[in-house]
Amino acid sequence: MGHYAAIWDHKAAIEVTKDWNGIDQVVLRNPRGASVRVSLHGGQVTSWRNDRGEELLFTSSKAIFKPPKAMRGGIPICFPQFGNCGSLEQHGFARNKIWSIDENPPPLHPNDSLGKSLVDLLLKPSDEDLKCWPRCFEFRLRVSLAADGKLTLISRIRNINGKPFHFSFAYHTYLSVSDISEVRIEGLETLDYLDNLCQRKRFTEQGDAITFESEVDRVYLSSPNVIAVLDHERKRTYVIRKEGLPGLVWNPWEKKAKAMLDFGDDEYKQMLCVDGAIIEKPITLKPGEEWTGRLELGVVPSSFCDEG
Ligand code: TA6
Repeated sequence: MGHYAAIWDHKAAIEVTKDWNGIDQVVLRNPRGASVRVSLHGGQVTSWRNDRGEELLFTSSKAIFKPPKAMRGGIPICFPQFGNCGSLEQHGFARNKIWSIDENPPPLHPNDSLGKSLVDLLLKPSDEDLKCWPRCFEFRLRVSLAADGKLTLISRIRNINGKPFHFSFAYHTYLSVSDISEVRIEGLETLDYLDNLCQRKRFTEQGDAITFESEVDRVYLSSPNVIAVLDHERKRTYVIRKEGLPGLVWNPWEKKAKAMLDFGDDEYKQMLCVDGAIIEKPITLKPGEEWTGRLELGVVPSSFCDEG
């Protein structure tokens, strides 16, 4: 446990508990009282609270907390595909599998550990996974909570042997918002996206910012490394920093909300998925190669100043 001892030295803490299904979950805390909960089911972040104890991620009141399906909310990890094609399940199997705690992860940059409360998780393919997706991979996920309350997820996917393979990926991030009609996204204006509601036709965003009046389901082809989600009513801005992850924006709106069993009829008003995701141009990994996808989520109380 030397790895975790180093974290305690930074006055941060991690605790491993069982959830209601007996599955391990890891709670990270920082010295100011912010916290993050990660389930080994799916490596899914299921809660992120600020130092006032306010929940920043959406979880449906109808969410089903039972394997094998991912629960509706938090940050499900979508891999090795985002979407629904071929024999793989929708959004891939990673979110439905039981991950393990990685006691000896290969090193990351010291800034990815220093002063942070963190846990490293590992997913390797089971025999069953290899039948439907015969690729030799190791997926390492680091989830960390910084002293300022920022949540960072770092995914490292490695081709450990055999043939090159392709994958797509998403941090399917369910943000909690006061009222979707009071929310806007800045940073995606003038960008091209594929509209899942129009047979994936390509459009260019025209407005100054994205606002919401109906269902939205868009895959972005590129996006800046920083985007902001402004919630006027709560006077809260999510600042999303990412690398190599163009992204996706989704709100199911009324009709689709009603069609989802694990989602309340009106809950579309309180959530917005703004994902760090790479969907349209899958990643290719040759044997021995590794891909890294980083997402950092922070919250600032007032309006967002573009830092580029
Ligand atoms: O583009 C986002 C999306 O693929 C939607 O079409 C919607 O179905 C959503 O993800 C949630 O998918 P899930 O498999 O978690 O129900």
